Amino acid sequence: YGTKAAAPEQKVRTKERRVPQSLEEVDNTQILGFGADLAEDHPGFKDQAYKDRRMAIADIARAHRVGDPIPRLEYTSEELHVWNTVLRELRGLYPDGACAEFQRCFPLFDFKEDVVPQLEDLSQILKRETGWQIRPVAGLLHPRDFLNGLAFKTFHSTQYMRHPSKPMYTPEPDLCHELLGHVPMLADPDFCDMVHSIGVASLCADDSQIWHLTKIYWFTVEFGIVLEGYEKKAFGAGILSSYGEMEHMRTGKADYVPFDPHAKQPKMSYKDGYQNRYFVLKSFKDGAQKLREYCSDITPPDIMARFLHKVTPALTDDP
Ligand code: NLE
Ligand code: FE2
Repeated sequence: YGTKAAAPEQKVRTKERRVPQSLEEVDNTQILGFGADLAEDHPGFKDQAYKDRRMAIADIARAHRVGDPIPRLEYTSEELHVWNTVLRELRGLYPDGACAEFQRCFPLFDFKEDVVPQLEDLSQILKRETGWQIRPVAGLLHPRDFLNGLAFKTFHSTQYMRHPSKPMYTPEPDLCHELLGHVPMLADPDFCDMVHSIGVASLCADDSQIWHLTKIYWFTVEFGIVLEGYEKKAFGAGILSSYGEMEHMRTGKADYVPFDPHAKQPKMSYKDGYQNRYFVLKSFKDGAQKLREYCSDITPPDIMARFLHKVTPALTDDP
């Protein structure tokens, strides 16, 4: 739990920064790293045609307005090849490596090897299943905006494909990562509750709390593992979308640590390849409960009540 002494300062900061009242007020234009300029160690660094294609797709995301359907993209045969390579490889690993919720939700999307799925269609399925939706974004979004989007049950998703030279692993989000890693999980209500709590906590968070929440997000939604009996199964999108990472996680060479949102979270690694430590949840219900408690330390009860409709009585008590 956060210290009580931190509360007055928090309130001041909340006043300074207006809590977004609607998704329109969540900015989707502040893109970090990658996106515009690919780093030297990015597989697409020397590939101008790849970079141009990325820019064209980024423009579509920038022009998108909330409420409009997400524009459909025509993918090239090279992009289709990346998609079906990744889908084929991962499909074979899911029965053993992915959590039960993923296995239940994955077939809802009916992914086919011969066509790259469109964000708009998947967003419609999510709306039906859990009330979540997809909003296109040009690249890695600023963490505050990204996390705020989750409070509005909105997942910001890229629409470009990873570089064809390295289908098994990419250091940044791309369409394969979003579609195979994130989208199926967002059709599971308990998982969504957990992610929603992270989003609601972010609405009133100061900058250091945003950083902490970003790490919580990273070690759960991106790289989390859940226990099924004694078996560790992936639910983190960064594992589910990378057959390299999935195999690495399954070999047991990394550390496995119980998840605790209050604990100091380790450094996130974006570029050094696979994770050397994974956090393990007992269940999504348990994770959601823990995150809701964490959220109630940061978020005033009225905002909690407005965004998390079914607030548990113990958490609504105003101190
Ligand atoms: N390494 C992941 C993949 O290859 O799909 C992407 C991680 C994005 C945070
Ligand atoms: Fe991701």
